[in-house]
Amino acid sequence: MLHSVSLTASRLIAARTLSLSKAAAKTSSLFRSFSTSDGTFDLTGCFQTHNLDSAPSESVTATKQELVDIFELMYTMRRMEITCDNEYKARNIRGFCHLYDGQEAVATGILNAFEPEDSWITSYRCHCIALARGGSVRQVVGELFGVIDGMSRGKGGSMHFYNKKHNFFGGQGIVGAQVPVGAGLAFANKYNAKPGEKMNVAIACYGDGAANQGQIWESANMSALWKLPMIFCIENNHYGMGTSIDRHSSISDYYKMGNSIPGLRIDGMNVLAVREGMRFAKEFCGSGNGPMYVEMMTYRYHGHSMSDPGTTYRNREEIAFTRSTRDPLEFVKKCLLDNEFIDEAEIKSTEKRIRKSVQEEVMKAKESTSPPLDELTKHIFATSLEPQCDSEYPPHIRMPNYEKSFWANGHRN
Ligand SMILES: Cc1ncc(C[n+]2csc(CCOP(=O)(O)OP(=O)(O)O)c2C)c(N)n1
Ligand SMILES: [Mg+2]
Repeated sequence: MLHSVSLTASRLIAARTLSLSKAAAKTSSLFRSFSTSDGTFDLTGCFQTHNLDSAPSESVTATKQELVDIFELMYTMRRMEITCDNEYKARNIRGFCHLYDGQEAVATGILNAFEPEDSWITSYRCHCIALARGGSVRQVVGELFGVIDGMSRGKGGSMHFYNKKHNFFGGQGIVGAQVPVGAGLAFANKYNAKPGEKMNVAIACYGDGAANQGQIWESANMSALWKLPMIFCIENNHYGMGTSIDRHSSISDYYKMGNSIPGLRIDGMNVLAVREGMRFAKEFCGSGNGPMYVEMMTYRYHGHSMSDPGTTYRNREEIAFTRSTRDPLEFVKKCLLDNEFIDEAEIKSTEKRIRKSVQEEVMKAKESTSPPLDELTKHIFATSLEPQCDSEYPPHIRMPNYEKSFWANGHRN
């Protein structure tokens, strides 16, 4: 049976009796009652603003095709992450692996609000954004298997996806490192914008655990000073590894963290709210108003990474409660069913088709091979050290001059 997406009073009481963490209870209260009719959706209670004169619309429309596409992408993400979990346990995937199930509405909503020219950079929790930004299941899973079919030709692994053609800049293993790089991307977008035209924006996604780093504030300062089209997107899943936001942050209103920088908090489990909120943020930042802080209230179902069962610092009831009241996929299903866009049988057959297709893509990735030896140094070292000769490097980057090098002059020993 389909779960109701409205948070009733009895559920709120249940939340308390289940002794949810303060943070999770706060998230739940964001998910207000929701009604649909004729493709119009009520987003009352999905947004909170800071330092803004206007707010995203609380009434939006979505067509059948839009919702079907959204559902298909989100279900593919979910199946892909569950498959990664299984393949990891079967030891076909090694090393770090951070899964995104539970947070699918965030990546999907952003994708649906953005243009392909907007730049996107994120943390190690990057599989689903890689998929959304021009990737295939075969490329994502292949990368985790370390095979040549992988998005980074099997050389990066879980945290190091990259797709320059689709303006996706990774995948970073170092917490918070993507944020200053994101501000650099925003600078480039402003620098390259045609006078009088809207700028492409840059978004850097990072976690609640990263949000108090000094480098974030330095990037925010420069972005505000130079009015960069930069979106600081905090995916607040309420835990930095095993530490809840109540224990690791003196402020839990992350959307207010930019101080004078405008902020927007969005129900990150509601894909239509994410899409509408991000359209608003893109319009604001792309019009020369400077950066914005956006906080996505979301939740991860898996532990932090594969070595974390995810149940020692939060209880199973908290996870089950979130699944039963706020699951982002159940929400999209409800939108489709309430509007009679498709029926239960069509949903089931869509799910079956996607499960099969994910399995086939995984099989193809398994049939691929490890990168050959000469591949190992490609995309790592410059092929030419002459300025302007190496097409991989723009002319303003100064390459090392071996002639003047201490080592080239025979001082090795
Ligand atoms: C600079 C740095 N410090 C510590 C780590 C280890 N580490 C990896 S993820 C993580 C927690 C980050 O949590 P959060 O920002 O909330 O993101 P989430 O994992 O919840 O998506 C830590 C401490 C790291 N990779 N880099
Ligand atoms: Mg977190």
